[in-house]
Amino acid sequence: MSTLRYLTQDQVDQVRSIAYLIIPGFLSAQETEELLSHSKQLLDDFDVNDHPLVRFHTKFTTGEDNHVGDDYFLTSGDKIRYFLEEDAVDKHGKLIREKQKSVNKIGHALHELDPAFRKVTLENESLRALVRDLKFHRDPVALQSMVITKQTQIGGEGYTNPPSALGFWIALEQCTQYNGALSFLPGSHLTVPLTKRFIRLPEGKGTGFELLVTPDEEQKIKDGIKDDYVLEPCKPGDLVLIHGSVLHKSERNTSANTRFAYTFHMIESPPFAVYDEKNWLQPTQAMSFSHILEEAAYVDNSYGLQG
Ligand SMILES: O=C(O)CCC(=O)C(=O)O
Repeated sequence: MSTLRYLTQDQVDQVRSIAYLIIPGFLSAQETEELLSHSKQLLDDFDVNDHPLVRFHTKFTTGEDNHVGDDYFLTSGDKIRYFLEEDAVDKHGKLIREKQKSVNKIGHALHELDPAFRKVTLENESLRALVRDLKFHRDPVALQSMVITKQTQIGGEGYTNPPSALGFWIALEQCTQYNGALSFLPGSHLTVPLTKRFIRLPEGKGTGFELLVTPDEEQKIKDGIKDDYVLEPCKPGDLVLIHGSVLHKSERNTSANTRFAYTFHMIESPPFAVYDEKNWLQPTQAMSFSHILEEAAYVDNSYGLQG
C-alpha cells in the first residue's frame, strides 16, 4: 500500500463506504475569497443582451423543444456561459431581477479557460495528492466545471463504462440549512440503482432523459428510498467529494444569502474507461478533456467507484 499524502485512511474509506466526504479548509481563506470575488466579477461582466433568452426571447429550459436554448447549453462544454433561472425574464424577454441574481450557474469550461479556476483544478498539487490517495482513477480527466450560485442539479452527466465519475464541490460561501447546503443519502451508491441518465438526444433534438429501468422498476426504486438524507453544512473553502452514484440534493435557498460553490467532475479516461457518446458534453476539436495527473496512478480495484 502506498503512503497517503493528503487524506487519512479513514477519509478514503469514507468515500468508499458512504460515498461522500467533506474535507474542511481545502482552499485557504484567501484562495476562497479570490474565487468568490472572481465569480462575482464574471457575473458583473456578463452581457445579458448576448444571452439567447433575452436576445431571441425564447423560453430556455433543457426539457422543452427549444433549439436556441438547447444549442446554447449543448455547445457550452468548451466555453464560459451563463445559465439563467427559469423565471428570470418576463414575457417581453426582459430580466425581472438584476443580472447578478438571475444567473444560477456559469459553465462549463471554467477549469480550462479561466486562469483562477484552472489553478485550483488543473494546477493544484493538493488535488493531485488527494486523487492519488483515493486510488479511484488511473488517468483522471476534468470536465464540466461550474460556479453554482444556487440551483437544482440533474445528475448523470459524465457517464463512463465502468462508472468513474467523482464530483468535486467547493463551497465559496457558508452553506447552511437555509441557503441550500448539500444533503446526502449515505451509502446510497450501493443500495439505490441509477434509474435515468441525462443525455444529448439524437438528431439535434436537444437534451433529455434516458430511462435505465422500466417505469415500474423506477417507481419501485423511488418508493423504496427512505428519506434519511443527512444535511451537511459547510464553510467557505471546504471541499465535498461526491461519488457519481450517491443520492444528494440541495433545498431551495430561503435565506437572504447567496451560496456560491465551484464544482467540476472527474472521470477515468480511455483505455481504462469508455466515455459514453450519449453524454451531453463531448470533447471538441478545440478542447479535449485535460489530464489531472502527469503519470498514471495506482488504482485499488478491490472497491472502486463502481457502486
Ligand atoms: O450545488 C448544488 O446545489 C447541487 C450540486 C450538485 O448536486 C452536484 O454538484 O452534484
